[in-house]
Amino acid sequence: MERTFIMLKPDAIQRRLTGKIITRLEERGLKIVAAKMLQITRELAMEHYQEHKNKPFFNNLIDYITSAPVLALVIEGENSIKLTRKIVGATNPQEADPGTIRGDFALHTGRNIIHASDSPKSAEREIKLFFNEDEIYDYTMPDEKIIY
Ligand code: RTP
Ligand code: MG
Repeated sequence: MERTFIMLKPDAIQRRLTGKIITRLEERGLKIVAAKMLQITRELAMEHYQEHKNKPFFNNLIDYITSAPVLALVIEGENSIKLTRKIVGATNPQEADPGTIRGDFALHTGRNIIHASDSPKSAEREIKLFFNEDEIYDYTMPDEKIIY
């Protein structure tokens, strides 16, 4: 089963959207295999978003992501990387389709409430950055024989 890294950003927590967002992922048939609330250090934020270090928005992005706690998740499911990107919606919430998380709950690119890994390579790197292997759980759902 494919794993991906999801992070509910500070505004998702501060706007009390945690439950609604997790429900969307769970109802789609995805499985939470790790979860951790933490306030990201600037070092970790810069490492996580290293691909953007030369972009004009980098400093604002680091300020935003370290401003309050986040909820880091590892999500498992068939094709979970592409699927969660679809569920999350476009980076700019103004362009995100209604029905996506950003398309339903956000307005600004700089406050787009959720992160999802964009490739298998990113997912592997990001999961390792936030979780030790013993913090990721291997368990069976009682309804695992049901096809979603
Ligand atoms: P994420 O990495 O957070 O899941 O978002 P993404 O893949 O949809 O977008 P990405 O290009 O990786 O950008 C990372 C985050 O940087 C902020 N951003 N601001 N022009 C801007 O002001 C701008 N562009 C990007 C957003 O918070 C975006 O999610
Ligand atoms: Mg990205």
